[in-house]
Amino acid sequence: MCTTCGCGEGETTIEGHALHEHEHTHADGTTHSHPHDHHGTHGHDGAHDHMHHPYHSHTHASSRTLRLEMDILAKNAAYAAQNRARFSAHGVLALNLVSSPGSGKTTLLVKTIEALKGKLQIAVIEGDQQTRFDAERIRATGAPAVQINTGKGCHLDAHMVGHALDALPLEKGGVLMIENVGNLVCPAAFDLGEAGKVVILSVTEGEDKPLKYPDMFRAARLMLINKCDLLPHLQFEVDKAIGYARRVNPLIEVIRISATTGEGLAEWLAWIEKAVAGIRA
Ligand SMILES: Nc1nc2c(ncn2[C@@H]2O[C@H](COP(=O)(O)OP(=O)(O)OP(=O)(O)O)[C@@H](O)[C@H]2O)c(=O)[nH]1
Ligand SMILES: [Zn+2]
Ligand SMILES: [Zn+2]
Repeated sequence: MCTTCGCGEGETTIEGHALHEHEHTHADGTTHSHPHDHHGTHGHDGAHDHMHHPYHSHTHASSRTLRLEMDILAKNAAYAAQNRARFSAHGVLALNLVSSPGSGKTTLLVKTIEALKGKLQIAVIEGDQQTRFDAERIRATGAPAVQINTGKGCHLDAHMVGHALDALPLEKGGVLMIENVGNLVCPAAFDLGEAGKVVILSVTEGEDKPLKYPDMFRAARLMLINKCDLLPHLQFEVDKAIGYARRVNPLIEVIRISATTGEGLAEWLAWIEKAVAGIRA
């Protein structure tokens, strides 16, 4: 996973602000920034020393990598537990949307928010390496959204999500949708405190993806097969894709959709409402 690919610690911004900095612009136009204290329920236990590990030349690379991964995932698990407690205290269903780039996550979110307007509050955390485009697309629907930019980072982690939550209104009985960075590998390893991961596989990507990237399909509770409107033009065999996904995760649920035509949307909305009812019960 990404501890070995050098993905960027210290580059994350939330709505353009560094994770542990607040920028202030004074009346005279000067801007400066300084570290901020943590607030809200997002606490940190002890020192804030994520991923600053000394390198020892005598350590074998493989064992060092393994230790780093375990360290990072253990820290992530602690933050994920905080997020989970927060969702539970607020009675909020949190879903983590994962996929390769361009599978249709943002399009689907926009359609979902519009369809559930007045019925269910949906707040969104948008993850991308760069740009605030997706959060802007969500806000255009009237739903609250916070953009996390990960810079070189290839996944969201629970710490970033905890900070983004500070800037987001969560309504009891509502839904938090977390759109992860488009990447079928690293987001699989990071628990964000969500109730479930939803993997979106679009039919233009080929039906072999569940076997090529099994961790993601193993981690997911639901697979949405998107862009089904394009099936007449492609070689994609839906049953084959479902078979491959069930080979790595026999329990995975599957819904065929088209975010653009609305095919299958009712089934997806019903799935969300059932999951919300499960949280409320
Ligand atoms: N034909 C078709 N196109 C779709 C469908 N859903 C999304 N698209 C198109 O696919 C492209 C990518 O959609 P996005 O919603 O931006 O995908 P995304 O997963 O949010 O992309 P990233 O955030 O970059 O990972 C856009 O041009 C969409 O219009 C669909 O169901 N059918
Ligand atoms: Zn998107
Ligand atoms: Zn922090």
